Amino acid sequence: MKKLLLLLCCGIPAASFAQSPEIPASLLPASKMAWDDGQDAMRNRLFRTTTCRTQIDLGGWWDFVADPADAGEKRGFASQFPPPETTLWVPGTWNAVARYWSYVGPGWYRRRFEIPADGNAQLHFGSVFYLAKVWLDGRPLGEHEGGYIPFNYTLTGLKKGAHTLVVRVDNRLGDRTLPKKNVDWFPYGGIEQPVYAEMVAPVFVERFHVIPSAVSDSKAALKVRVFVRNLGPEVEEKFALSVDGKELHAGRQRIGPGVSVVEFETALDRPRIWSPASPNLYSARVSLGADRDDQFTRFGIRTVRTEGTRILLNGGRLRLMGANRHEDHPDWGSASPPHLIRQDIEIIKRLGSNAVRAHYALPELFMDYCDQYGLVFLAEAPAWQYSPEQLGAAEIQEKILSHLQEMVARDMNHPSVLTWSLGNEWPNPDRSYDAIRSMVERARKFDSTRLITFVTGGPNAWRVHELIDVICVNWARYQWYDPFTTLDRAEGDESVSDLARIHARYPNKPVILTEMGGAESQAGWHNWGNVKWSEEFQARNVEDSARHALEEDWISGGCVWQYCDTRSAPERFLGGRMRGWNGKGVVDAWRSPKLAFYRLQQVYRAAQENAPGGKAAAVGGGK
Ligand code: ADA
Repeated sequence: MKKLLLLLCCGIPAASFAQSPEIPASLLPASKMAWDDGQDAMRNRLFRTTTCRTQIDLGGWWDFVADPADAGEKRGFASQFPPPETTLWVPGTWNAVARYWSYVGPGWYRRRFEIPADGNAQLHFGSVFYLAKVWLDGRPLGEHEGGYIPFNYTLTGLKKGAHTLVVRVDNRLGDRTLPKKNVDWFPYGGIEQPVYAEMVAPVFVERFHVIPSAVSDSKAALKVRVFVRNLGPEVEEKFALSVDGKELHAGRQRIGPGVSVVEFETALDRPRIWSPASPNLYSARVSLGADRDDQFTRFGIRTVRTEGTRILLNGGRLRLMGANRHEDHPDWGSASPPHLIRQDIEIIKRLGSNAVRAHYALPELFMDYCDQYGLVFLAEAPAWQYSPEQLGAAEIQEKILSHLQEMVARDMNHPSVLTWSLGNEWPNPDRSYDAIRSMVERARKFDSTRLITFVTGGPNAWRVHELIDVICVNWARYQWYDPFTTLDRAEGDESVSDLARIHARYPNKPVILTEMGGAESQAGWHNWGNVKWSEEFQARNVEDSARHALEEDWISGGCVWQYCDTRSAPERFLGGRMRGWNGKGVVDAWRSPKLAFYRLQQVYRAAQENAPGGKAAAVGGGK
């Protein structure tokens, strides 16, 4: 054996180490996945998004150089890229690679690619964290601030042949960024989601939204909103919409230069309703002219409203049995490959969940799986724990709103999206009453079909709660941070009665425990005495909080904090965090179950079995 190892080592020329990729190729998914899953690997979606456009996958190995002195712009890296330090896989993050594990600062990426014919193209970035500046052939295309969500550039008059794309990425956060510095997750830097170019016609569909309304057993009205870009002078275009292959609308419209919104209405007979118990989906296609351009999406038909303390999905009560998820994995950072995203969904389903919440937009592939597996999704802008001074700044309010608007633009069609939250745990939110009221009012205009909210921390009833459709509270039956805490009945009872104050002040509003039960545990460490950081301590806290959320009639359930252990911000290395990780996962960072997973599974299963109307009704049964 030793001999063999020696031979293997000697067989690798020393020089190849210097240039070898940081991640062994054997660990990487193929750049294009098979279609066996119905999966579109280039875009990381579960369905094909176009049949008309030629697509160029810009994933794979990119040249990379870190720029800790932040000298790259001055030194002209955009047109004269320095000798690369290495190559990095896109989509990916440099913080999952040993050499840049802790690196926070600017980094430069370069990739060459071929355009098959002269024409126009749409260049798409799924998400870059945090600040992206992009150049094509040395020419600046623009800048985009904020991770998690996509952005595009339209390239006109492109010539057939080789081109060079350079992206400067900077993952430094500060007091005025969204999220701010020192949030409780790692600011993974890089091009985290797929990048591709698509050859487009002079008039093309940027995206379209299908918005169901007036849903009954016999009919659902559909409002369709198409965002079209015209690169030339005004023209007349034919628009057609088909759903599951059947044409429902065709019409002509004059389209001026730039971006226009074309709206029309149609209807579906005897709609198949989407619900967690029966996640029925429709496929929709908008085409222009005689197949000059097209786009596909999927959508679902369901209704959401509140009545007193209840959230009604398709008219039936919805109680959440969910989990909070960060996009995080020790080997992949914030860029999990498709098979791991799917595995997370399957583990979350196995937990007995019908809901997921996240502090920011999760990958589109994850959203496709939520639609398909019947999980409702609590969406949130990454406005985490801003102080009243920060929230009072017009610049921050604008960032939150434009980020939320981009989230809505991306995720409007997902039936899984239940709520839009403006942010999380703003201390003393009543001090920011006016700012919050104006943000809530503006957010309602982005999408009037979802519940609008923000999340508060702890069992306090605030005046700002009067502004929102559903009160979202982060709460645990036993507190998390006292270093000497052991679970104690009296403390738990006090915490429960504190929570009831919210209902006493707002007896006609639904309450969701958006983070419940969280307690840190070191996977594998057991202790008889319910001592903090033991699996027993966490399991009991999770179990008690979830049981309470599902037993109290005025609470609409909740989401455990959190699904898996995650890497925290570099500033949080010591103190409340074990080795800089947030260890409150019910599975560990590699997704091995902890005791809390099984306890929570029992609570969720019992709630489903004992529910009036049976399991389907408990998880959110459709008609
Ligand atoms: C808060 C916060 C989470 C996480 C959690 C914790 O509830 O919303 O992001 O930081 O505390 O683990 O302390």
